[in-house]
Amino acid sequence: RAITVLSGGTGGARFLEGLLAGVRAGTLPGVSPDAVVTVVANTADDVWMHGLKICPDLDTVMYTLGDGSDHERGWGLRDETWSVKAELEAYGVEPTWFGLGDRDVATHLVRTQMLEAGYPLSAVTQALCDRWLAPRFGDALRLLPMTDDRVETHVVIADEAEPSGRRAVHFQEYWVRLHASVPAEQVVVVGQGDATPGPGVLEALAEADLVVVPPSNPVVSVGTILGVPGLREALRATPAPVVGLSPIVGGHHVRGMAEQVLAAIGVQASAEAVGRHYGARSEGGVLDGWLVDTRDAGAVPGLEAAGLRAAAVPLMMTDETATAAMAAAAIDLVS
Ligand code: GDP
Ligand code: FO1
Ligand code: CA
Repeated sequence: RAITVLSGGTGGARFLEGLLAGVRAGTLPGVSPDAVVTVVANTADDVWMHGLKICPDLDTVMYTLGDGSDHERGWGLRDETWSVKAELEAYGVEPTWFGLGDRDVATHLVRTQMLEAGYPLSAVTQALCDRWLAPRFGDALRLLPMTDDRVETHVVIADEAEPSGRRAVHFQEYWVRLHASVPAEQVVVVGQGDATPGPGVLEALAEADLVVVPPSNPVVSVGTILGVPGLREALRATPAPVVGLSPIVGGHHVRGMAEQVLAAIGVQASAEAVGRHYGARSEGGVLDGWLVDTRDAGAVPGLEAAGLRAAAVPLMMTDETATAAMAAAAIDLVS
């Protein structure tokens, strides 16, 4: 079986940990332990900082599945030190609000050098994954950037100092410096329309036996993947069933800033609204099934009326076993 998963950073990575555990344990219905999982990851969080190309979602997936991540921090590497960050601050170099760990800097140095040598992001990612993923997964797990082209999410916020009363900040500034504490008036994905799907991405969707939209941020993780020209069409065209899991539980995101960016695109922060935002393939959307948390069981009839198969199951990724059960329920829903 070939399973393709669209992913942002932390939420997608947590889901993948459980999915891969379920594959290995042979506990997923109809999925053999030698199933291959392909991750198509969001790259619109990417940012150039201090002359380095930083790819938060690719690195979060890579470090997490490579068992190098710092679980309580939620991003970056374990056993991290911050000497480079401190030295940059001593020089008064901005931004000082972005946490660059010393070990993490090595990843960005390798990536930046390879990009400057002419390698596309997909080749760079493959090289980094040769260290982090190959020893553990061999070729049973592939991590593909959604595109090799530069795409960057920016957020428009109010700014009375500006004549227009608004200004755009990079998504990293909105989240890391501002903690999404001000409303996101608009989400602008620079380069979205000019991007082409990365190598292997369209094939991963067309040749999958199952496509999963994990409980990632519907706007700045999944939305930016679907926004790559050709990807939405590929999702609608694949013979594989497409099933999603809600990142909104009981009317709120579990962590992060999904509520803020959903408001920016006029979608209510509810399991039902997000499911309907993705839409049923039979109605022009991208999903066949949508899993909501037990707290949102009331959403099931409305989702079914919208052409979606829907079910309410425990949807908190408290550990790999719970997450693997979510993956099994998702597969059951569309099998
Ligand atoms: P990011 O790139 O680091 O923001 O990570 P993702 O976009 O992949 O996932 C972020 C989303 O994961 C947020 O909107 C959270 O609401 C969601 N999330 C995190 N933990 C859980 C969980 O345990 N269950 C569910 N259903 N969603 C979760
Ligand atoms: N997130 C933070 O909340 N604070 C940070 O200082 C921070 C630094 C950072 C450095 C490299 C990297 O790959 C990710 C980093 N993140 C940080 C996480 C990142 O902002 C988020 O994971 C995603 O971009 C949000 O979806
Ligand atoms: Ca992200």
